[in-house]
Amino acid sequence: MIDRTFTLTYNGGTSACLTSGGTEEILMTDMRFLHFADLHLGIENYGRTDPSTGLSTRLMDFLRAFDTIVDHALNEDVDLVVFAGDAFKNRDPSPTYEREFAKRIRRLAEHVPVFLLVGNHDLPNAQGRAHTLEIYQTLEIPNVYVARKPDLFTIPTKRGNVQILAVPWVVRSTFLRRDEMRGRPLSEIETMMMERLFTVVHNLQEKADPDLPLIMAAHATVQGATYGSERSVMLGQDLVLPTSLFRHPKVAYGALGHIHKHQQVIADPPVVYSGSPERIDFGEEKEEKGYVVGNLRRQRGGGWAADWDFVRLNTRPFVTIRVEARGELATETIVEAIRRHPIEDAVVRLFIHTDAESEPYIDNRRIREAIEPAFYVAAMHREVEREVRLRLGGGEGVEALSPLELLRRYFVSIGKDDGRIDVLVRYAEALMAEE
Ligand SMILES: [Mn+2]
Repeated sequence: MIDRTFTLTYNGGTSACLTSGGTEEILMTDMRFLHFADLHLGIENYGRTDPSTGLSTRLMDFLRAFDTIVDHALNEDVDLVVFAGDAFKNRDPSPTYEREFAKRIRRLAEHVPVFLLVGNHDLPNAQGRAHTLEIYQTLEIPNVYVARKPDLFTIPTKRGNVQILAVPWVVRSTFLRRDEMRGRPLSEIETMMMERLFTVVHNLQEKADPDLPLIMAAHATVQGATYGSERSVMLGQDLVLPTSLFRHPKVAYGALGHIHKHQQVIADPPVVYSGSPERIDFGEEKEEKGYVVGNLRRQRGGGWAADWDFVRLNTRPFVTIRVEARGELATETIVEAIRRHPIEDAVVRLFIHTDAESEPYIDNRRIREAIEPAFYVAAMHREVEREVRLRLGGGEGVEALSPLELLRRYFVSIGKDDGRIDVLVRYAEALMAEE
């Protein structure tokens, strides 16, 4: 008969199973974490003021997503919450945004340690000024940890200690003194920054306790990541972190923020952008939004590994409708196109392509009726094919014109001939359709 004794100890997260044959370690979930990022409270485009709360309906969308995340952490016995940066839309959040953020951080911190990384949108524009998360440090709120500089944190959780190597948004002044930068070309400054970042991160990795799990949390663009809508904003400005920075045997998981599109950048160790919990604009129309929950597991041969799942949030849908409408039935065509789209509760934009002869048949009242179930109508553009001369004489405001019409006007104004303009506009149209 086999003599079997189970010993379950939770103070290190280890579960040991003793058998007559000796000690055997059962690999089970040792620690559970939740990772989210890029909350950007304060984005209120496509919203209006809700009379009962006084808040923007879009702010309420973002807060609903945040609440779902907090509920998940509290209901599913998560041991650690990692926020990978960009709490607010900008560096000067209103007291209302601060309050709504603080309420939820407090609710979390009463039960689970919360780690807050400073992102580029959280940083002040001058030295000596506070970043948006600094108040939590200043007040020393229990169970809340804030990282502004690269550093190693050891955080006690109910299942033992976990380490976080923090790489917040990196600016030149993080690593270089003014006199070191003077007179040097940008490329040289960037090389120096990267070298120092590598040294700092490497030293912190060496310092980390190999018996404890280590998460690297960074707010940055990491090499190989694909951009969402922020592409144009970020190109040429960002320091791109190489993936080698994360490939260290002690690193079990990389929790990233900054790029809003959820993705895994490398698999071993998993280095993951959780993505943002709500859509910022139409550039993110097709992206799934959510957050990540994962497990840190002690490995048989020593060290720690992580597995993770993406949890999709039920976010505000964004819907673009493009319709080609000509002839006497132009209105019916448009209304039918609207009906084919799931516009209920969505932020909707409508692009109508038509010609001058069909335009009188377009009935705006019926179109508005059809689009009424939408949560918010962001735009109703009408692009009309006309003779160049007519368009130039038009008295309508610039904001009423579609991007293609504006482009056409620009070409006219710089003296391109009609044939050439048609070709250029066709190319522009193809490029726009690609997005
Ligand atoms: Mn960012």
